[in-house]
Order: sequence, then structure tokens, then C-alpha cells
Amino acid sequence: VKISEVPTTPIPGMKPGTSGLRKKVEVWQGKTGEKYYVENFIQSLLDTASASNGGRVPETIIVAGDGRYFNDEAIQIICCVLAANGVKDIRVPVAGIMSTPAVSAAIRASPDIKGGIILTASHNPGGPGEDFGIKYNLEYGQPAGEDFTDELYERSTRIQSFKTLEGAVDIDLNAKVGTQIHLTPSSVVTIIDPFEDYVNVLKKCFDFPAMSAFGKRPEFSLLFDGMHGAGGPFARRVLVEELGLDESCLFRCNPLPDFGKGHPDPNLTYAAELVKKMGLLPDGSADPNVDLKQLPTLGAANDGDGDRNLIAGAGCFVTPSDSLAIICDNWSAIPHFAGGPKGVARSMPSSAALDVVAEALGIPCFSTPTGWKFFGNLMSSKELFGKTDYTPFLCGEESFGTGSDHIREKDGLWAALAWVSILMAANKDTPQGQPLVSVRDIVTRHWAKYGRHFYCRYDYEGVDSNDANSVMDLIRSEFVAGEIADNGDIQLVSGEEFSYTDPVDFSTASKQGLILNFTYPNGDPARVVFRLSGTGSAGATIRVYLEKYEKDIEKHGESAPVALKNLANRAIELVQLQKLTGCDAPTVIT
Ligand code: VG1
Ligand code: CO
Repeated sequence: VKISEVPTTPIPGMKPGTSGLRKKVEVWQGKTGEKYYVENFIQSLLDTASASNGGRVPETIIVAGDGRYFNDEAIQIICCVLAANGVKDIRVPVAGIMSTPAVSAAIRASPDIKGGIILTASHNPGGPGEDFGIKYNLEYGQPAGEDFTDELYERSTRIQSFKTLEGAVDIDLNAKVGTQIHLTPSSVVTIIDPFEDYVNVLKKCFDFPAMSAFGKRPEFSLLFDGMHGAGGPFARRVLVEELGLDESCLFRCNPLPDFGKGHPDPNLTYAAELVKKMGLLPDGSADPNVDLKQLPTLGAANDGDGDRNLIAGAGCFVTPSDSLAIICDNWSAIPHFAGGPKGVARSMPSSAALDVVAEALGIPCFSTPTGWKFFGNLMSSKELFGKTDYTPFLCGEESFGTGSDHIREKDGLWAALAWVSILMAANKDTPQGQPLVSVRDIVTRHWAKYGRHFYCRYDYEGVDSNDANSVMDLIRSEFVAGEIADNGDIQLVSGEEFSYTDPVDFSTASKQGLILNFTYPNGDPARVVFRLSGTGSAGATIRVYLEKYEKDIEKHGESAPVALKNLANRAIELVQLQKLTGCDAPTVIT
């Protein structure tokens, strides 16, 4: 094999967003006119990694993907660029597939692994005409921060050549674990076991023998929807092979390049089948015509790369913000949190349900910008910065992301196991043969204790970018910079733009969401947040996050979209969303 240096020209638009770079797969394939898209991006990435490593290319890198269309071809291209640049030890999982949390676990388990290239567009659909993407994780397993991705982007705008191997290279992704393929005399690809490190980490978080015994109780059953993403094989390995649950608990757990033509985003809209199987209507309320006793105790779903989760009980959808707060309140059910979490965090648009639990526990609760990379420093404050240790740490986002410091990514399967643990603890005194304390019981008791944070999100997908920006500009000029004099029924009291200073390394992030604060006639506070998505591949998505606190237990039974309807109407009218974008209704309500 010969290493060649191929001349290339910069390709515009290689700026990673909230989580990696996502584009239509044809763009990555070079079919839209820009040759060498993958090569340009990976060379820029490697140059960035080398620059922060004293000019030396990282010696060991793991390359894995979520199995979406173009996964295998991209792995071959990337391995050639890595080998040609002198990366000595390239690790690729069997079949090229690993969930994002599993990659994070693998990096953490081997101190010699310096980075992880993850081929995924996460919850975006895959297949021809759909999305492909690449994320990069650093040492310690955390997603690369904005300092890294900004530099990568900057390098991509002045790249002149990339290195690769001349001639065809064929890496058999279905070779046995331990197989080595020498790409150059000094670069070798090793096929690794995708599961081992990750399963070991989960075993430390949870009590597997006790969960296995609980799983055998006839009153308990679980339904796990892999949405044909990378999480499926991991669910099989853990739920069936480790915990001994019946095969029938797995639904859509075989990865498919186009996710079975589905949209692998575990929310009320896109996980419609699971939602129905759990006795829920599309708005998340219980279907009155379904007998809840016949349904699974717990339902869970993952996204394309296995880092998101949806949690539901029989006739009970648990919003991600509530799930996070309930896990926090029930920390004693989860061995990883022995002694109690020392810190917790949520993304700013997530509800304040976590905050009230953290306050009761007397622990710090951080509010961060959207995206898991912002939790990394808090979780690693001791190991990387020698500062206050917040571990064990719990964090999450309203976008169906939940996790802890066991790795540095959100973790869909972990969230499902957290709920199995919570159910197990709640039922330690339930006699055999008696109905179990249910997910619904746990949720309603939580609301009774802390009050309910009604929460829901409207997404307006496929909006023209200029129109979306004009909505944001209007909010800025009228409600953040401007004087507010509102006497509406639900009264707008203040507006602000969220910016963040990382408490560990003091880096800053600005323009992270526009917050409108409201007051109901009875004095109850409410909040609406507007943000533009940073994970799309075309056009813009406006996200509208709605939240209202309700102490009165009599009112906790209402469905969230109904309870928040007036607030939504009021906010959407104030910001002239319909007029500026031409959108009459959101494309997703979750
Ligand atoms: C979305 C979510 C955000 C999440 C990100 C990545 O970002 O809102 O909370 O961290 O996706 O999730 P945005 O910018 O589109 O709102 V994943 O599962 O893609 O890694
Ligand atoms: Co994801």
C-alpha cells in the first residue's frame, strides 16, 4: 500500500452543530458535486486533534457507527485516512455498529484510546435522501466541545490536501473479534467486541442479579423498542442475555440502514407504535378504551444511536424532565448513586422538576445550554480539572436524554434500567401475585410530593431559515431588549436570552435560547423558551418549550398539551410565529 497526499479544495458548511455534523447522505457520498466530503472532514478533524496533542496524531482511535445507510463505506474511507495519517491502532466493532454510549464507555475503559469517531445523525432518519453524520468524542469519552469543533470548521475552510491509501482496501467488518487487518506497516485495524466495556459499566451502575430476579416476577414485563437503531443489539445483550428477560421484550431491535423507513426519534410522534402498545393516545394521555392490566409494566425506546430514551408505564407517558427528577428523587434505588448524587444538571429548556428535587436534597443543580457536551466538564471536574467533585452526577435534557457520570454521553438503555431499578425498589414489599406499584403510581406520587411541572414541546420542522431567524429577531428586539407592557390574560412579565459560563473552565456560550416568563391570573408562573435546532440538515426547526408549574394536586390529572394550550397560543401569537413563518401548526408535539 502506498500513502498518497490528494489535493482538495475546502467545502463550505462543515460546521458541527449541537452534536456533530449532519448532512444529507448524498453530500457525504460526494454525489452532490463536492468530491471528498468525508476525507476533507476527517482530515480537518485529525489536524485539529493533532494540534491539541503537541502536533502528534492520536495513536489510537475507535471508529463505529449506528448502522445507518453509508455506515460501512464511510468506515472504510475513514480507516484509510486515519492509517495514512499515521494513526497506529484503529478499533472497529464487529459489523461496524456501536451505540454512542457504548463508544463512550469503550474510550473510558482503555486509557490508550484517544478519540472516537461516531458515524451517526442520531435521531434523524437514514437511507437514501436522508441524513448521515459524524460526531467526535475525546479522551474520557466526552463529546468534543465547541473549541474543538470551531477549530475543525476553521481548518475545513482552508484545507488543501488530505492523506489516504492508494488502491482498494477491504476491511471485513464481519470478521471475528480480535481479527487484525494491517493497512500499512505501522497501522492496524482491530475488530473489537462492541459490548464488553459498556456492559461492564452498566453492571457497576445497577444490581444485575436483583434486576434479573425482579424481571422473572410474573407481574412484571418490559417492552423495549430499538427503533431499528444501534441500541437494539445492546438491549438484547443486556435485557435478554444478561438479565434473562424473554425475547418477546425486544421490539424492532435489529439495526436497519433506513431504520425500517422510520424516524428513529423516541418521542410521542415518532415512537407511535410503542406509545400505542403502552395504552397511550398520541398526546401522551391514557387511552380510556384500553385495559391497563394487560399492558407491559414498562415501555422504553431508544433513538438511532442509542443515547436517547422514552419511558412509559401502562397508560402513563413519563416526560423526560419528570423522568430525570424522579430518578433523582429515587437515587437510593440505583447502586451507582450510593450516598446520593453530589450534583445534578439539566439543559436550560428542560423543566424545573429536577431543580425542586435537588433543592430538597440540598445539592447543586446546574442549568446548561442544550447539548450533552455542556455536562462533560461538570462530570469531569475532579478527574480533568482537580476541582470540586460532583460525582455521582445525574443529568438530562427534555429531548429524551438522560444519563450519569458512568460515561460521558446520554444513555438510552441506562435510563430504562434506572426505571427497572425504581420499579424494583418500589415493589420490594409487594407480595407475589399482587399488582405491582406501577410507573403511573410512582409518577403521581412524585407530583403529589413536589407539584407537577406541566411540560411539552412544539417543533416546527422544515421552516425557511430566514423566517425562523426573523421570529428570533422579533423576540429579541421586542421582548428582550424592548420594554414589556403586557396586560394579557396570561401575562408576559419578562424576556431574556440565555447565555452560559461554564463553572469549571469558565468558557462561555451565548445565544442559547430566548426565554419568555409569564404569570397566570392566579399568580402561577409559566415559561416559554424559543430555540433553533442545531441538528438539522436542511432548513430550520423552531423549538417552542412550554412549562407551567402546578401545586394543586386536583389539577395534576390533566393532559399536558391541554393544560398548556392557552400558554402556547398566547406565546405563538406574541412572537407572530404564524405570520412570519406561514406555519399553522407544529409538526411534532411531544
Ligand atoms: C437536539 C436536542 C438536544 C440534544 C441534541 C443531540 O438538539 O434538542 O437536547 O442534545 O439534539 O441529541 P437541537 O439543537 O436539534 O435542539 V442526539 O440524540 O442527536 O445525539
Ligand atoms: Co442520539
